[in-house]
Amino acid sequence: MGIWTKALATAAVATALMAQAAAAQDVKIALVVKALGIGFFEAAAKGAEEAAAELGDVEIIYTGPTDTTAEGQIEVINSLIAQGVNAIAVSANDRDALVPTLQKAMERGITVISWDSGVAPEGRMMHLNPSSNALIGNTIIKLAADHLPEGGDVAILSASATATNQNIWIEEATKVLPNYPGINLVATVYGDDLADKSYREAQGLMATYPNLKAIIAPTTVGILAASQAVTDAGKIGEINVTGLGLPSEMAGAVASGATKSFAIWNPIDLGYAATMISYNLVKGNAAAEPGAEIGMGRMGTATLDQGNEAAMSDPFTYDASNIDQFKSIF
Ligand code: RAM
Repeated sequence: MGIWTKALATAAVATALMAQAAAAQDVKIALVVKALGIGFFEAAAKGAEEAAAELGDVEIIYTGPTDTTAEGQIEVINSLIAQGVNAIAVSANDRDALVPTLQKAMERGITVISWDSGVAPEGRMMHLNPSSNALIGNTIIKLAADHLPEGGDVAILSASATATNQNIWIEEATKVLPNYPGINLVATVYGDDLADKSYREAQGLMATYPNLKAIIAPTTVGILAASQAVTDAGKIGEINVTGLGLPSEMAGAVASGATKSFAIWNPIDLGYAATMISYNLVKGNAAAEPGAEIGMGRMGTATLDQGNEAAMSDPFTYDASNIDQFKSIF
């Protein structure tokens, strides 16, 4: 080997070693979702990757169980603790069941936050809500009521019965029901954020409540399945399916009229914001305590309330007038 070739080879080795050292110092942030294969969470992962690219020294580990169970998430979290990640940002399938495992993670020095669907305060440092829970609760009822001037029977098709986020939204929705006279909530059923179970539950609602006028699904999986069930049953125009959906998944239902309108916040922004917050906590740029202001990059600042919770932004309503602008984004 000539002297120059040798020098070049040495330089190449040094560069490779430096890259390795840099990779070793990367902040490893695990985004733990309710289950893999859900479009909403895949969009959130895009946002997490966007934040990682902006920050430069972050590795995102996108993971979750195959179904929306707490047991599945506990297994995933235990393996992340063993891997020695720096942060775990989880959308929880159960408010309480994850607490002991997440406490173990925090004892090992891992930063733990929840986002989207919360963990009880003792199991996390802070929680990022997509929006105000009261606002979301009111929005899902209003979406149905807006198209029912005469009132009528409505039913809720939720995700899993233990999902923290859907349970709070339903609780908030129930509180404001008296503001919508004539809107009669006849049932709440659970599709577990599984397409086939949600579809069958929607069919069950139609069979049990012949006067049903709206199905409200505060889940992207549920609203899509219910709009399909209503379409297949030939009930477009009779039953309006609404709630929280993704424009990319709901464009067909809006075009057919199965869904007149629905709402959501931007899941890309939510994954981005959760990653930025995790990073700032790992780096000690902010502390998770009431009143703290934690940077969320292009999403601004999260201000923690007395329960160490913050809200990202307001939900946005989609209908035939604007869905085409958004269906290719999320
Ligand atoms: C599903 C999940 C998620 C929820 C959305 C609206 O994708 O249940 O947690 O925030 O719906």
